[in-house]
Amino acid sequence: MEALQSEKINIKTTLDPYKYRPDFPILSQKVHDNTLVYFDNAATTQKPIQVIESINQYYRISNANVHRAIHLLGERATNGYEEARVRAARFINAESERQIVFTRGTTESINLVANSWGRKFLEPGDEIILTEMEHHSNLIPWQLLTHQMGAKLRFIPFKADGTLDFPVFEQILSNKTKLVAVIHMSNVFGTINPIKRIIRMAHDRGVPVLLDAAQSVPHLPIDVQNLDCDFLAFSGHKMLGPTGIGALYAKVRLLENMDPYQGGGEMISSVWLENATWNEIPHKFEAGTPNIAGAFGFKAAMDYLDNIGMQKITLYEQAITTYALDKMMEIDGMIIYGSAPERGGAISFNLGNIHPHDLAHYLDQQGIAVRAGHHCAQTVMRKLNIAATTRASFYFYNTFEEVDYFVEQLKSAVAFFNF
Ligand code: 7TS
Repeated sequence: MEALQSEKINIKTTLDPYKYRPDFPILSQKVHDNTLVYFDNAATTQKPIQVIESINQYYRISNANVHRAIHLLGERATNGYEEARVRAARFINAESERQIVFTRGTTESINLVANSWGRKFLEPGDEIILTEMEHHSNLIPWQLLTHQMGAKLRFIPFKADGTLDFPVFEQILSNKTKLVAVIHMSNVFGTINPIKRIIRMAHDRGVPVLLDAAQSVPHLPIDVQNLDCDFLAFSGHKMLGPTGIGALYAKVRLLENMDPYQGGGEMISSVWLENATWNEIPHKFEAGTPNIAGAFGFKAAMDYLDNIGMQKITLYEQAITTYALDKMMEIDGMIIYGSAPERGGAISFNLGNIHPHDLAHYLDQQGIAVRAGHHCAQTVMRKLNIAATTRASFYFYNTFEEVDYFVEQLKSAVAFFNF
């Protein structure tokens, strides 16, 4: 207990969540007469006033379409939209903003690769390697693609502790492998997969790697040049930004060789009745009017995160997660799924025989928002032989006091459900 207390104090000196909480108006409200404790950050994060204001200001003073209007508002909108692209490139240390395609989020980014890269380069008999712990967004697009192309999916299994089985990866990586697409941080177990090792092994065989970074870009410093990944997909809304905007990063050579995924305005260079030529990257992948206000908000979100410092955010989240895990494990009947040494702040658990939906409902009555269900990872639940879990997931604005309250409420749930 003494160790925990000192850790608590130590961490408070590195990042003080109370300094940032006033920026998040939503957090100060009461739900069911209790102060909101928002522990559903893996689903989506809350938005600071800086993000809300940037969207508000965009609509108040800059609203116009991008890349076409020769008027001041058009220029403001275009500049803001393109500045967001530069900002996103800098956030993940991409060499150039040409490598950032704006999408609706991680799901659309992965679908873009499956369609634009996969349909052009995959052949019957080829294989794509995924892990058994993928979110549906990094599973279904590859199922659709391989079914269409006569190709095949192979899987790196996960072990009981929620880490990957590397010997199996070594066995299934072969001359047939055309892509390795893996989740960077699991939204169920919290496991941070050793992606540098995965990338090295795949690259040794000349195989490109896609990272589903929906849960990692918001919580860890990411440097795509250092990682040397070939594709990286992430979502704005999981990192303080608005919904409906995210990005795909890819190496220039890949983007240049890929065909467009959607056709329409903006993605073309010249158009004739029977055919057309494509715009430069990244614009050839952004058909139609994009989410301009979303890009303004996304930029403000990345500014906000970088002002704090991603390293600082990671360390704080590790501390609050360790603190929560230690306290939760003291509760009788607690089962926590995943115990990887390298992990982020998503904790999936079951408590006795309380159904996760009942528990989430009980916690909601106490003001605590958690997620219950299969977390868009039905195959993970199936392998664990359970229907669902309850999941608490943290961000830097969560406090140790909120964790104390959460643990107290879990204990009272045990008494309430009387198992
Ligand atoms: N990949 C991972 C690892 C995710 O956790 C999610 C969303 C996605 C992809 C999809 O992101 P989107 O922004 O395109 O929807 N995960 C969750 C979750 O765990 N609970 O709600 C959404």
